[in-house]
Amino acid sequence: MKTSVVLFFTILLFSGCGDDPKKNPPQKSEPDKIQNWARPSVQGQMSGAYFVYKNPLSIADTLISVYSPQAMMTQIHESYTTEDGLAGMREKAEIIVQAKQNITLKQGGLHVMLMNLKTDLQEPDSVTISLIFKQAGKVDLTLPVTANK
Ligand SMILES: [Cu+2]
Repeated sequence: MKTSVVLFFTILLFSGCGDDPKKNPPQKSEPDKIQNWARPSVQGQMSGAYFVYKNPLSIADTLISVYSPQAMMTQIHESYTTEDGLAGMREKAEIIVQAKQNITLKQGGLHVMLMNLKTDLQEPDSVTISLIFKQAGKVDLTLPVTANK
């Protein structure tokens, strides 16, 4: 019982956009591994959504907004680390993706932040997000909720 309580608070601690370097070492050995997933969380709290998007167009495109019916507010975020080693995150107005290129949203980098969740998110739930691009329009993604990352 005690273990599950500790685990619960650990999940809360990392339910933002934080990067746990011990748990998530740089995956240099698997550069092509695609990770489309969302972080488990609870109602009223935050979750992060991570995915790779490939621009199918022969022109550059710009991600200008995101939306999820499962959160009161959804934003594009970027994580940063100051010279003093302090980590944080901030809203990013848009992400440009060049023709035929990928953008990668991942822990510790660009991500979609689901804020004030309407319901709990646990396995085997999934998260639906809509990406709004200047050129491609609306692109819907469904991401599995998983803690195994
Ligand atoms: Cu964030």
